Amino acid sequence: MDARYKTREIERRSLDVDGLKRSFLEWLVYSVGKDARAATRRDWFHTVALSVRDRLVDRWMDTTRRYYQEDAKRVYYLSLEFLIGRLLTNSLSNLGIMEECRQALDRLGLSMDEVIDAEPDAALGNGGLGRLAACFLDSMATQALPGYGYGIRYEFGLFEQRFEHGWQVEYPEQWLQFGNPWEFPRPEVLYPVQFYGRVEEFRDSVGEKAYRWVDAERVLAMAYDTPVVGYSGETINTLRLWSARATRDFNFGHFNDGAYMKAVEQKVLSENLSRVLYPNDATETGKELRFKQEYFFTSASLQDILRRFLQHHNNFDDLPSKAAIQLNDTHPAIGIAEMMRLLVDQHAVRWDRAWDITRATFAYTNHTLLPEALEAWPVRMVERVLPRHMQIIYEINARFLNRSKARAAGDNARLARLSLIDERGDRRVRMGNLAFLGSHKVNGVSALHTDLMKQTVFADFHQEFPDRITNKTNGITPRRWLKQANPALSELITSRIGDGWIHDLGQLTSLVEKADDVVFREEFRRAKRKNKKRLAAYIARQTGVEVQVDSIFDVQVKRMHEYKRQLLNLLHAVALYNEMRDNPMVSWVPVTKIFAGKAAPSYHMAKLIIKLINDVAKVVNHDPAVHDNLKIVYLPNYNVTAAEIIMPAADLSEQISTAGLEASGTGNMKLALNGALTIGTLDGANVEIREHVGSDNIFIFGLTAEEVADLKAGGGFNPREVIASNPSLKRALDMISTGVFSPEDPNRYHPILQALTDGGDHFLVTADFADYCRAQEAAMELYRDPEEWTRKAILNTANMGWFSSDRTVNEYAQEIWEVKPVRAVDDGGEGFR
Ligand code: F58
Repeated sequence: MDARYKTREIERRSLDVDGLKRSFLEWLVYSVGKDARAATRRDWFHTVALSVRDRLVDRWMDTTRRYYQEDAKRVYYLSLEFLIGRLLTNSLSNLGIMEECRQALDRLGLSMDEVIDAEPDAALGNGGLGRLAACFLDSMATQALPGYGYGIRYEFGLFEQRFEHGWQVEYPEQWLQFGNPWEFPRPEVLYPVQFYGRVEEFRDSVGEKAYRWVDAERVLAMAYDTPVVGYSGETINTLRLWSARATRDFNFGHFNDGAYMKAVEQKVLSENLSRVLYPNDATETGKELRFKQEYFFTSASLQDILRRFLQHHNNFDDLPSKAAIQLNDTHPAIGIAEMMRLLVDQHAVRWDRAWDITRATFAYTNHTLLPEALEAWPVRMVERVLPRHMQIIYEINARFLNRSKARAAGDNARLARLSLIDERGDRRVRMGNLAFLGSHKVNGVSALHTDLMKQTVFADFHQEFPDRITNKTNGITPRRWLKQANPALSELITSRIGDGWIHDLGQLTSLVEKADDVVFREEFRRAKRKNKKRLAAYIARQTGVEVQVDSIFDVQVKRMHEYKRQLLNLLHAVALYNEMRDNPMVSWVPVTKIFAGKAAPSYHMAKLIIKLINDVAKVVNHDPAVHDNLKIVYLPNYNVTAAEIIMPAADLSEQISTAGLEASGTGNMKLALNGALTIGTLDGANVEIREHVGSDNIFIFGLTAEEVADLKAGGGFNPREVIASNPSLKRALDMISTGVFSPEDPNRYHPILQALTDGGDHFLVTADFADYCRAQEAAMELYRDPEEWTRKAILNTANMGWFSSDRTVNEYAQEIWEVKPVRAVDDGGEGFR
């Protein structure tokens, strides 16, 4: 081997400061093509990322080889969204070379923070569902579980949010503009995916009826692989994202007509499939492109999964013991029909056998009970886009309903509810029912949510299949959400209990006794204050508003949705504003209300609420009468990177959804783990957070899910009466409706007031207002006593260990997937760092 090459080989693996520094200089020159004088921050980011990537590749291949050699059972997590955020700090931290890298950059006269900041935030998801997928990837890799993520390599991630005159405006998010150093294009991993065409019936070799899908249009799915580094770097898994490529064949009809350009145009258009992530909070059931995206990535993934399986097997009997496919919501549920098509049409497996194999392989996670978010595609569209799948769905349905008929004993309404086809109005395919029927396990994402699934959307299915629904309460990765995002607190924790918590978050319970240790409390407060200063600086940069570091940082960060009730929080802000102005002599606890979150571009009410928050903020923040005791800020463009700054700095965590509507929440977990006290309803995982942190250490208010259901069943309530009987609520609403916050357009907020009054206040904002204010007062009162506040904050951190996604993923592994860790053989005692 050439000596120079050999040195490079060694340097590629070197993890010390000198080796890193040499490798940076080499990459900068030979791959980025710049010298140190000309290099921009972005050049340095690419340089560092490529050098770090070098240090992953060997172990990545080792991992893949290990799985292959052991013919291990794999988990395939199919998700239309992976909200992974930045990867540089994550890789450095999980490899354990953060400090070495900082020093190497330091020696080159560079600031690590600036290099980190040059990385775009990979926003291939909308919110909780997409971020959960990213946390699961981290936890699977950390626990040496053979897990693959499969999704779409969107060219445009979730839109960038800016405010113009307080209104949300969307801009394209071009995260790939300057290239992506983490991904490996795999031009040879290419699968055809078909659309449209028609189905032909024929007789197979033994004279049985069979079907083929003909005259279809084809698109190619090309793989891009991103390594997923587990903690310590022992296991490095793969996230495989598909990009649409035009086929090379031409439509000869067009070509012969001389319409060459038209044929090429068609090809170009087919690549739109992976162009953009849909920003909806509720699926737009009419959008054909969305449906095509779902089928595109699902079909490519299943073809890839079967190809891998067939390397070791020559029939499909063992598929369920070698592959577990998890459907992240119904978005990939068409995979049930696709698997049947692949087995029956392409591999000549008999229907019954194919169905057993499919069901034993798939499992489905439900993330919402909101009826508008349950996918139901028009039959006419499915028929047109995927004619063979429509037939298969009918066949699955017919067999199922036949079987159920006997048991339903003439209860036709029940059969209609169980059907895969909603026959009311324009006929639709119910993807939730398809996912349920085609899976051996169906899970909810918190205890309450799972119970409600059994009682509501899947009540009939639960009766048919009482063992199928199971709960898997969500979790978050402690690596990103504590170790990396909150170095101040992480270091404090490690100084007292060691660093075992990083992979075994339950160890945090050793901190319980430290809540009574006055020195520890002081240090805990210091860490929080440091994080609050960092957030205050960020707020000033982003909004121009100066906030007091010693005020309560009262944080509500999440997608903007009426059920999440940002409006309730804002109404409290207005009420508090009035009280402060009415009582200037009182020594008020200073409060900073911090909002962040995007609204779906077509969700007008959500966008109007954003504008209202910005309008109220403008008035409050400039009113000298409140003496800076109240500030309101709305941070633009909330994303994973912003969350990493916000979560560690919060004092109070707003989790105030209408009970029964938030499936779980995961921001609630990030905030509590970082020592924020929760003010919340008994909704989603808040219920379990209360059980873990103790009811003395959380502010619970409002109607319970049961009370909400009873109220609705009893015909609702009269919001006007509630408003009339609560002077501070009435005053706040009057101010909004008379244009105090929008003098230039006094009627601007009438749609909001309308929804809260004649609209029936569907989300019970007015109904919960009084109790919410009571809980807020209790929080403010407690904040006056820093020792007591800190004690409770420590108890939150100490008791949140159960909410690690390591625990969640383990439960899936044991109870749904039946997969085991595949560990690397010991490397001779050196460890993996
Ligand atoms: C969220 N769903 C739930 N959907 O709302 C939240 O309670 C839960 O913690 C989280 O899933 C993880 O289980 C969610 O984020 C979406 O973003 C969908 C995107 C595609 C259209 C429909 C909503």
